[in-house]
Amino acid sequence: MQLHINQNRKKMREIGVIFDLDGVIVDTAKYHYLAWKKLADKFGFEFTLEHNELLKGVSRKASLEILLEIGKVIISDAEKEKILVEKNTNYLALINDMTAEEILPGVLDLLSFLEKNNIKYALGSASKNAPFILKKIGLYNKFSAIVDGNHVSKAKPDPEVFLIAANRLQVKPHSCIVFEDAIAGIEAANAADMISIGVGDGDVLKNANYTVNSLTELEISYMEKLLSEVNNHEARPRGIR
Ligand code: B16
Ligand code: MG
Repeated sequence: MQLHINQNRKKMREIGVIFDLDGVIVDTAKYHYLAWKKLADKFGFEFTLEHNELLKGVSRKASLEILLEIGKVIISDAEKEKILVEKNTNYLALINDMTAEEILPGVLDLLSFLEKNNIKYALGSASKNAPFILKKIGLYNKFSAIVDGNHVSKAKPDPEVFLIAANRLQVKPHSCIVFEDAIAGIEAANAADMISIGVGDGDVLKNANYTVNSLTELEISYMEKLLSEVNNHEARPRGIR
């Protein structure tokens, strides 16, 4: 994606792009899995990769509830708090050695395409570890705004995280494109009246406006089409979701 887009950008309205982190920029699902599995092992039940799919895009607290439900484990709120800290300690140890090599294919090309075309981009992630991860992979200073699990009161599928990101970019929600790998994230983007691009299995992310298997599929012609679609995307009348 070396070229600038052909259209006269002056005729286009301000567009913003919002990226989910885990599953779009980097694949941290494998580390989350290992950290949760360590806890499941301790409780004495099996936690499979299939189970792990249920936790993608879900907040840490909600993930614990799902895990306990899988294992049919009942514990007190105080124990839950301790376990959440333990899980995060396990997870931080696993991601401590992450480097730029773990950035997923197509990400850097897409970021440089956006920069060349003066399109601002933000992060919109459920992860409270997002700043730490972005620093590890050397992308922390690239984003115009970073909105993560520390900034929201309502988790995806609520649109809050993406609406805050659009606000920080000073771009209208209906002029934003969201790249997401999780069902809850696609629902959040749709609820925010943004154009949703599912990254992953189209059958799973069937509510996305578009899907790609990987960001490497975003050729220049694809991006041109996408930007023109956003340019023509009218705001949804108020009150309609
Ligand atoms: P943390 P995303 C999400 O990040 C992950 O997909 C999800 O598996 C994780 O439970 C959640 O962040 C919270 O992460 O424990 O680091 O706060 O996909 O929204 O970027
Ligand atoms: Mg994700």
